[in-house]
Amino acid sequence: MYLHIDMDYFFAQIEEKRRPMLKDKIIAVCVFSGRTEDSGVISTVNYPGRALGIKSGMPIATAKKKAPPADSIFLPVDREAYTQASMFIDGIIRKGCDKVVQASIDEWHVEDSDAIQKAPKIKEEIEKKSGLTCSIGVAPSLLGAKMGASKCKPDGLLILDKESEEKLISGSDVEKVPGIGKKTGEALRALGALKIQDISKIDPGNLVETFGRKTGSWLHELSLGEYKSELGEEKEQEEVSRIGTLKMKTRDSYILLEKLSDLEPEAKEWLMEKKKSYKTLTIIFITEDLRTHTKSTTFSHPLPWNSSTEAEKKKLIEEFLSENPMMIRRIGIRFGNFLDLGGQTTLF
Ligand code: DCP
Ligand code: CA
Repeated sequence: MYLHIDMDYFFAQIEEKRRPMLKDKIIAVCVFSGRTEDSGVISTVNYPGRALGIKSGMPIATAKKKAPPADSIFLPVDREAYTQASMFIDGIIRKGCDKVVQASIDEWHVEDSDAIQKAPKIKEEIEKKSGLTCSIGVAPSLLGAKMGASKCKPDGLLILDKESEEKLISGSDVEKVPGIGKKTGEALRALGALKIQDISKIDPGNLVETFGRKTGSWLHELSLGEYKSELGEEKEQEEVSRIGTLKMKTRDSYILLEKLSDLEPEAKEWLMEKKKSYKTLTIIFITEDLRTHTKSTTFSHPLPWNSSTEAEKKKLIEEFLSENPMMIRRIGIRFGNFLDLGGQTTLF
């Protein structure tokens, strides 16, 4: 059996937990682009916000028109905090189950013969330890588990047997099935298939001709109730960062550099352990208005973990200070764009 674990309104739920008195208000997490006060998009929103039609990807200005100002709060994304929560939850899930693949920042796929017994325990454990709710689908296939989790959102648990899984999938509108994008959905509708079960009436040859061999045969099998599951490969971590809060808000580059020197060894320890060299160095600035800004350099050659970054850090800080007049409240360092060093300890 498979489990699909998906955190509920993840970024917004974390913000809500930090400010319990806002629980019934609209909490929208925003990716501010900085061009004008309200330019950027909504990252996610809690359920009171969704009830008013606010959703991920919507321009912030559009969302603000839908939300009464007295009842709503628009916060900037705090990616570091969400990554930390994600890593914490990852630990809880891995402690309870063997075959686990993290599918995104807030989704996990698990294969476990004891899934039915474990699912409620994992759900309870996540809520008890992180204070956050999730939704879990359990089914004979991963697709069934995923659709089960969506169906029981928020704070739900849905266990499907073979029969109820097939009923859920075959009765679903085509574009509601993960893996069927907007374009494929429209093409299927044009062929007369509104629900998954309708696809079985289309000639398999016609499906392959329209969608290609891979998608065509997948759609045909889907309509017959054959759901293949693969947990897939774990995605490799693509960057490592450390971020810290300054004792006082500042614009003093000496203090900023000093703080970075405290943070850098931890990130570099990870690089050393994983035998990675990096090509991109990023400095993260969180200004007094809590917005996150970054400045990066990409080197033409990968650098080993123990190379000095002093000159680049200084340059990036100065660049930022010259462009932004605000006081800085938190600062961080990020290494990315990795290259495996394998057994080598140094590249040069
Ligand atoms: N996200 C984003 N931009 C998007 C979609 C998502 O920044 N267009 C971020 C914010 C979400 C997180 O990713 O909190 C996880 O995405 P989900 O699609 O799982 O959405 P939520 O967890 O917010 O809501 P749900 O309860 O529907 O899963
Ligand atoms: Ca989610």
